[in-house]
Amino acid sequence: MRSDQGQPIRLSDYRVPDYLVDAVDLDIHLHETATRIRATLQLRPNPAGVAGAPLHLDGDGLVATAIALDGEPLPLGIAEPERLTLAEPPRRAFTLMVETLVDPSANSALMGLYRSGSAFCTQCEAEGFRRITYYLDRPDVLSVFTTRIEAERAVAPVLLGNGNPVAAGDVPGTDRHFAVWHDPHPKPSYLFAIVGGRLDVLRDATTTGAGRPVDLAVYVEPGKTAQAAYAMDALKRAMHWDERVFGRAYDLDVFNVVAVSDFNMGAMENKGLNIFNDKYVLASPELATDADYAGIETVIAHEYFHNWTGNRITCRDWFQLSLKEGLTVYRDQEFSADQRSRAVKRIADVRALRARQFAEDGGPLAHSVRPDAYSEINNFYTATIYEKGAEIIRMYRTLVGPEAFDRGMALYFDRYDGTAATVEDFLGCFAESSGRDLSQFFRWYVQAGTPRVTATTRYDAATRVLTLDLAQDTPPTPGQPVKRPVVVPLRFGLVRRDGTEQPVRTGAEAGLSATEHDHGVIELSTPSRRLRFEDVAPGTVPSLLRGFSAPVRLTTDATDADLVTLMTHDEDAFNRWDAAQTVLSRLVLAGLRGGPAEPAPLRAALSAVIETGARDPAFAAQVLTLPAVSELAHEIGRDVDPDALHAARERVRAGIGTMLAPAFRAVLAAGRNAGPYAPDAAGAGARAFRNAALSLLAAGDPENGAALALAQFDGADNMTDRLAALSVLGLVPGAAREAALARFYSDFADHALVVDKWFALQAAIPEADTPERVRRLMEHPAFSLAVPNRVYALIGGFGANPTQFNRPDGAGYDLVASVVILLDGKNPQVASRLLGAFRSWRLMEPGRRAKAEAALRRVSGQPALSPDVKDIAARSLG
Ligand code: 0A1
Ligand code: ZN
Repeated sequence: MRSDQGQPIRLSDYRVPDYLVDAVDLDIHLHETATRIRATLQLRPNPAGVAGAPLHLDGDGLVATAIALDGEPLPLGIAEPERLTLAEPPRRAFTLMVETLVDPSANSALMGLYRSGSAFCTQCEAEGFRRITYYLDRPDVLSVFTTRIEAERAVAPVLLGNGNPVAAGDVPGTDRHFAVWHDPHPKPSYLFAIVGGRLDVLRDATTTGAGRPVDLAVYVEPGKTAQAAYAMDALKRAMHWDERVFGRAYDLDVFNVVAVSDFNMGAMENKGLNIFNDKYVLASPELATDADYAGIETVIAHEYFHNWTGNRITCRDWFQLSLKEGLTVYRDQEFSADQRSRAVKRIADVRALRARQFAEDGGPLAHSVRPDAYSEINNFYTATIYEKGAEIIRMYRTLVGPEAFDRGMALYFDRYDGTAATVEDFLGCFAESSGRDLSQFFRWYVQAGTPRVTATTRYDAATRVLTLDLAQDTPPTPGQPVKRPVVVPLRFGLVRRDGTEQPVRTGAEAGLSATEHDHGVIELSTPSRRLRFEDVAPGTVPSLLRGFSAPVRLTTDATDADLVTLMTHDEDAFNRWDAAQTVLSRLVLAGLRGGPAEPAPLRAALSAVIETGARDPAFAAQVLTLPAVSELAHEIGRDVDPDALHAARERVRAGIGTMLAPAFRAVLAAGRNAGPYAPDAAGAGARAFRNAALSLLAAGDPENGAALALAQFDGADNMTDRLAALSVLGLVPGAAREAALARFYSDFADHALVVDKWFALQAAIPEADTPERVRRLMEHPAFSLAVPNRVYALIGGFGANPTQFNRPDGAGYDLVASVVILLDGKNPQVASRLLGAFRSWRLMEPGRRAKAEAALRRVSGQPALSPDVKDIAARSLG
């Protein structure tokens, strides 16, 4: 693999390229084992670079079969597998032709040109283009690409490239044909893509606001076009939304989406030719859950939105990855919020942020949103770059206000279109649009770790003054022992005991600036700050961090009664949910310490939530879902015993299930005559509510719960209800569960994405024989280490099983470590993502910690590890 193993690449070493590529012409002859690529590059010295510098083109395992400079052959010896060097290139524009030969069938890493089933496809981000041809494979080299693809017509009747189709036809006298694609928008090589194969297509069309007709197509495996309808619908909604909300229109005549079943990640935003893991394209009510539909909507939108945030404006270098990823996640979150319930979307996003990003930021893999060094860029497609990056964008808006935010975005699009930009460039647009100094805000990009904010209140009944003391600190992270205060925007309000909102009369009175008062946002930018609110009614509770206005851990001195006030009355739905989460997690942690964990004080508030569930079932479902064990573990922070924690959490769930059983039964009964399945927000919310009720009922009374779940499993007309029932059954050992699992498999064996669910569900069973079950399933004929979705389902699913991955005997750690070692030689990206399961090992009690460390050492001690796995292992141990 790559040669730069081990030596970290540093932001401070960034230099502009010494050469530029004005145009790239590719002529690709597809063949299963010997694909020939002829690349013709129009190069010239970069006036801003070093004059006369040698030209080094990147390669990764390449073999050159011909090289010519301005038509004159050059010796093949200048090309090594990892780079091609022209020691003294011309000091003027010149043409370099290089022919390479690659074997897509042998490409098990799924980077560069590879095969998925019988199709050919590519993945070039971050550094896959250099596995196809020698190139200046860096995002700040932008070029106009023309691609001719040729293949046997029977093998690949469909031939797709970036940009617009410009020619196609038969190769006379052969059984071959060709297609030529031209992309007029200069782009970096990581956005290059081609596809060839036997694919079916779902077509549609749209017109931009300016009147440009665009042909839309979703390509899928033969026979699956009906399953592409929702993706197509989501695509059209995303295109219209981006014009309406961000003023961004599409810029080519065609937009193609291709779904493949072998893909390392979710999807890829190649210009005009998005390639997807088919999990984010294919859906039908019988095969996909509501969560799958929501995922498709989000990922389709995400890749489409990249056309402006990523493609038209790209990243200067990979340290700026969050410039495109954080911003594009923010855009897809806003899109989904507009399509569904904004509050519920926010809750779901924050739940994911806390589970994944906070865990990352609080462990050995913590890194900043704009890292200053990396040894393997593939390991930086992380929750921090993506999700924390999106939170930073949201904070800009909270701090400068919606109008200045919109002006800043417009400025960014205008000023940087067609360039490779930095996060400083982006920040500059908002400093300019708002007239604010955002230099302290920049710390969010360069400082890792989740800031902790504490709020302490004191109420003086005599003067009716409520004093609010705020403090912040950020715990140390690897390589960053000392942290400085960040700007924390705290959207806030004051909630009276009777549920009304206490107005903050003037900002000055409380110690707020005029902007803070007008925006309803406290800006905590110092280590501590005191605010004084006058004429406050007794029992008033501050509601802080409304809408989760900053990615921080907030601790308040609110009593359980205060939290119940917020849970019942806060006008901010997010904080109503969050107050409930806090009470519930306090209950679990009290139970863990052996104290009483009775949910009785929550009876009224939870009953009210269930009652309003008729109106807002999706929200009710969120309230009724307790924080995950992994999230609670981070709250505890050290010496965690996940078995005890899981048991404590289950006791609270059982307590709620028993206490509110009649209400939950009523919810289930009311849902029986729900109409036919539709994947819309209303239908999904109703199902989520009923399934949350079923899950809690079953926690309280497993026998009855299993019977109800079995009935639902048998009678379901959609995958959401069927899988929810099977998950409930999954928690109740016995013959009924095994029979249901067997039936599920035989009913859906032909549907790979459903078989993935079947593997994942079994990997999640919190029982002692699960590692044995997983090993058995690895021998199942449907399991394959070559298919990323399968590996993520079974091994990734097991790595997320809190009690069994973290078994005291170390068998869980050993299992994942063994698979990582086995897989590393074939697909290092998937192997290194699996190793991410160890991200929280240091939280465990000493016994487990020792076992985890031993497993990590076994991995890191392997000879010939990929840079991907080596990097994660080293940082996890570091
Ligand atoms: N840019 C893509 C993510 C992506 C990154 C690397 C890949 O290589 C296997 C694939 C996809 C996105 O944000 O959707
Ligand atoms: Zn992205």
